[in-house]
Amino acid sequence: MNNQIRRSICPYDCPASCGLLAETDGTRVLRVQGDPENPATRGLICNKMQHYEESVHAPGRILTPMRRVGRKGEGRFEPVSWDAAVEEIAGRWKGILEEDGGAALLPVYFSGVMSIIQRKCVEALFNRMNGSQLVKTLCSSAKSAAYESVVGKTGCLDPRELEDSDLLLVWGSNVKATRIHTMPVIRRLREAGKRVILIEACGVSMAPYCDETFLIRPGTDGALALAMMHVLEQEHLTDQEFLQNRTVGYEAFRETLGRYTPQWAEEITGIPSGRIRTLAREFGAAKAPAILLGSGPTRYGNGGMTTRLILILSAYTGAWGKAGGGYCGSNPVGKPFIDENRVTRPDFRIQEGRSININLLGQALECQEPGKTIRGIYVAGGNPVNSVADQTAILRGLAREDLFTVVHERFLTDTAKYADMILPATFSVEQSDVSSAYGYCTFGHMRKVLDAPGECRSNWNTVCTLARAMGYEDGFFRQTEEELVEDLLAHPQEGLAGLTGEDWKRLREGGVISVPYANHGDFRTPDGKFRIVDECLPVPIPCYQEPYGGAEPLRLVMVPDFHTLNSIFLERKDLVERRGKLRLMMHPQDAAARGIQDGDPVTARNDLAEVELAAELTELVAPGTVAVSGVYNGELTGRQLQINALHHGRLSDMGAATTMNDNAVEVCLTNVGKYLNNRRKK
Ligand SMILES: Nc1nc2c(c(=O)[nH]1)N[C@H]1C(S)=C(S)[C@@H](COP(=O)(O)OP(=O)(O)OC[C@H]3O[C@@H](n4cnc5c(=O)[nH]c(N)nc54)[C@H](O)[C@@H]3O)O[C@H]1N2
Ligand SMILES: Nc1nc2c(c(=O)[nH]1)N[C@H]1C(S)=C(S)[C@@H](COP(=O)(O)OP(=O)(O)OC[C@H]3O[C@@H](n4cnc5c(=O)[nH]c(N)nc54)[C@H](O)[C@@H]3O)O[C@H]1N2
Ligand SMILES: [Mo]
Repeated sequence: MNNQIRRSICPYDCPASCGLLAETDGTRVLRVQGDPENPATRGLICNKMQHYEESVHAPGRILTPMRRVGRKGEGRFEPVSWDAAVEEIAGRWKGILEEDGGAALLPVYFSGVMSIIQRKCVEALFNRMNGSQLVKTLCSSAKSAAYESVVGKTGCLDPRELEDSDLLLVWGSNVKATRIHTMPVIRRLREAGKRVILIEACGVSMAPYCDETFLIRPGTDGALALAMMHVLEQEHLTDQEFLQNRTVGYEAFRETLGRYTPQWAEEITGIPSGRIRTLAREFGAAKAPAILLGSGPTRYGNGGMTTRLILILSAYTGAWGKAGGGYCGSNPVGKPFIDENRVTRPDFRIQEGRSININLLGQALECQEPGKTIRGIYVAGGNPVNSVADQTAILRGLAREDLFTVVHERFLTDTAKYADMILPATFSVEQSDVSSAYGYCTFGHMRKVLDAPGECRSNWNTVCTLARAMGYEDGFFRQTEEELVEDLLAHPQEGLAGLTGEDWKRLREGGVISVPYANHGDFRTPDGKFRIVDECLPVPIPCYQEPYGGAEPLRLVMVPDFHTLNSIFLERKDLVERRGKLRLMMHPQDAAARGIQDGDPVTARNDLAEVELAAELTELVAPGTVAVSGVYNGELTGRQLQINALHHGRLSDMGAATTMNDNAVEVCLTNVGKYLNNRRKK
């Protein structure tokens, strides 16, 4: 067969869902490029996906089902047939259902694959089994819950609209790593003489691309927003027409602002009051200032409140009514494209399932109380050993001999090592699906590019295989994924209303369409107003609330890495080498106080665990803050405990979300005595 170029979509967890063109000879992917016809990403793809073929055909890929032969966690397996694997899984699950009911079975997935059917189909199987339900709040749920409380289902700015803003605040987002399509926008704004300002806990990645950087103490952004609004009020830089007529609770909120002076905020944020005042003035003077809010600042005990305050600030000068002005970083569409219930099938469930929050997974797996014990988990599209809080608790839970663990995976991850049975998973190019970008006004259909190698099966096909083995006769589990895609497109929702014939043709053939930007002034709240004060919340009037922090003196934050994506791409030697070893970025002042020099092996510890890293000294983290870039695994670090061993499972104030940036540690030289001796000898 001649080589063919086929259209596809990146399945990973970024706001853009990039359009891809994959060249294939029918058995392998030879090359991957950006799809110039994708209306949002226009041919630009990240360094990771530029050699996606190296991931798809990586040497370590799992190609057959495998049964554990070693101890749990040891990573020794023997190949078995699909029939044998499925028979064993269905047998164990049936036994558990009979003895303890569905609550003893838990699906575990998060964002391994983001296209809709492949990500969510696992729910249909667990709904059918009346299994426990995972509350999936490992990423940005505090931000989205707060966003909805303030503006409901209003679509925020699509990042393409930022071109029209005249002042951009990049507020806690590593744009270079996570939103590369906004990098050219930043460049163009600056070339046109408009300023781009960074507000960050760790400016290492983005400071070089911005005009000015504000390093802020982690979890204190709400104080900065309040002080800025204090100044805007004092200097009459507010949009009174908007605040008086279009919002709920303005007067009550304004009355509280008096105490939030720049001096007050300096104490909390570490940013000099003079700079806060100047920033507020600049924001107030701009015609269409925009705030791009990442999720980092919201992964705190006060993450919902912080988001509410930043949102209020974004509208305080009336920017929401101006082209390019307002807020970017939540859902820009606000309307569903398809009916997800057709994938997840909540109607299969005959009784409400027990809910388990993913951030508390360790606790849930450890618990062995009668009636509460989880006896089986099915992991499909997640790697909790490296991505979820309290790693040691998760490891203790996974080591339980009486826990039957099935992992559907592409590689032998640290989680898969604990499996009793591993099933081989596909890559995105080996499956069909629909996909909506969570950060752009686009929606797409991706068609399978080539057959999966070995015995790999997609999430959908695996779910159907397991459902049939469980004896579920529903026609639903007999569809192909292509038929399910057809079914979804045949039942379009509000987000797809008004598509042209041309759009529908593109969607049916496989491709991405763009829907109109939202009308940002049309607040889709019950009374059509922007809710500054929300009487339905425990704290109706927004105010400053402290993050959790901890007893230790240094705050620990996570930064998404340029070369990898959570624990995805660790199979790629090229990327992993470029990224280098696990480092703890710290301010020279904090390092000096502890006798630490650049490159030294250090141990970060708190009440949960101790983790070893290498120190990297930089003035681009604020004193008192330490930061870690990316997720590593046991093989790369030579140690089982990773950085998430230092994360508490505490939930955020809104959205029951992760607070992974809200932890504290003490840091010291590893093996101080031995190490100092060695250093003296050198
Ligand atoms: N290359 C790459 N791309 C990715 C990812 C990746 O790991 N690598 N991850 C993907 C995923 S899952 C997601 S959710 C998105 C996330 O993309 P974004 O939402 O853009 O980024 P976040 O992970 O939320 O974190 C962004 C920044 O928050 C900063 N930060 C942490 N705490 C604070 C604080 O208290 N205040 C302030 N002002 N800043 C703070 C961190 O230093 C970090 O630079 O990116 C996706 N894209
Ligand atoms: N320390 C630290 N922890 C973090 C973060 C961080 O920056 N630092 N980021 C947090 C964020 S924002 C997120 S979103 C979460 C992500 O949390 P997870 O989704 O649990 O983590 P990933 O590392 O993305 O692991 C996804 C796994 O899914 C597998 N996979 C990919 N495609 C498929 C498929 O089609 N089928 C199946 N069955 N498997 C597939 C991949 O091989 C990979 O092992 O992690 C969070 N945890
Ligand atoms: Mo995420």
